[in-house]
Amino acid sequence: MDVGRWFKKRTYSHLDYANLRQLVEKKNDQGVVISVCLPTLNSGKTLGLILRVLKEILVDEYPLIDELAIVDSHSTDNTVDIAEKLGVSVFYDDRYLKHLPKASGKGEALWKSLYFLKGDIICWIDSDIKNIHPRFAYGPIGVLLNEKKVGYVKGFYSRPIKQGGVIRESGGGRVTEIMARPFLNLFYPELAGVIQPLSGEYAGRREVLESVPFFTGYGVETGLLIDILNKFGLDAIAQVNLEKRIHANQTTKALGRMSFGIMQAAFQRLEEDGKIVLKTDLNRTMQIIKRKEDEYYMMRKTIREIERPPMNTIKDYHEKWKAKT
Ligand SMILES: Nc1nc2c(ncn2[C@@H]2O[C@H](COP(=O)(O)OP(=O)(O)O)[C@@H](O)[C@H]2O)c(=O)[nH]1
Ligand SMILES: [Mg+2]
Repeated sequence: MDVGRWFKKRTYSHLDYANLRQLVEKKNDQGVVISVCLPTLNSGKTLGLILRVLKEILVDEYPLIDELAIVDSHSTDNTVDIAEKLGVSVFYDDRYLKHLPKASGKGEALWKSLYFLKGDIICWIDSDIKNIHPRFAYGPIGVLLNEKKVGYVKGFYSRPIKQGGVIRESGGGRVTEIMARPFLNLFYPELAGVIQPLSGEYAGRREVLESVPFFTGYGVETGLLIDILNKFGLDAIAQVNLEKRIHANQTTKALGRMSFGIMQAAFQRLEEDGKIVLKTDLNRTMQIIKRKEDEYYMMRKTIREIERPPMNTIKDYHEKWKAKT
């Protein structure tokens, strides 16, 4: 499908799904179980309000969410406390599938969550959102409940940024604009209409998510888009307008480290897709340039994106799901 046609056909708005009673009826008619899971790493500042809002509106008042959970990588702040006090399920990614080689990162947490979550539809939401609203969950879920052919839905929004103490309405999403979007246009022009390819709010059907690989770090979103495109086609991907998202903007240096991971995923995927030939191994250690007064120095940081195989190729996963059905 041509990207222009896709853009018109598969771009939705959260406003279309704001009738929550109707949405819950749809879910019940279809007999699907819905999990919402937030990856957390020292998210104590924002997590409480996010969980309270989702729980009050989408668990208690309109029971759209059947399972509300966090997947934590051993936060050292009060993240886990907050979730437990609200009766939200807490999972630690490193407690599952322990016989596999170790890995860590956001993508690893999401991948493992496929193993322990029970939903037929899974929606992931970043845990550092400062302007939380139930639309972050019911937007992507709404598309899946209404569009049978769609298997994966990305949230998009404007991204304000705080610069010099002043909030600008747009300008956030620096890695998106400077790296991810040019990359997708270069190699995967079909995905050029995805407004926020790196957004952390998205939902998918289990049968889609379990059948594609996951990169273990910040490369996870890029990998998922490309792999779902390759396996299911553009028409199975949709995007939903969630208006605006505010989160803690990272430093440019931190974004550089994030890009180092995303680029690993990108190059690895390009090679596996037969689009390029890499003649050397990728170096996984980044030299971070630091400055103290007039002195510059380097610090090494290893950032390794590992590619996890599709969850449905993992034996334990099969056994767990066979037992369920
Ligand atoms: N469980 C888990 N969550 C993570 C990890 N790294 C990041 N996250 C979460 O993933 C979300 C997105 O990460 P963030 O650093 O804000 O990335 P950005 O929004 O793309 O700048 C946040 O909610 C983080 O708490 C990790 O190693 N494990
Ligand atoms: Mg963030």
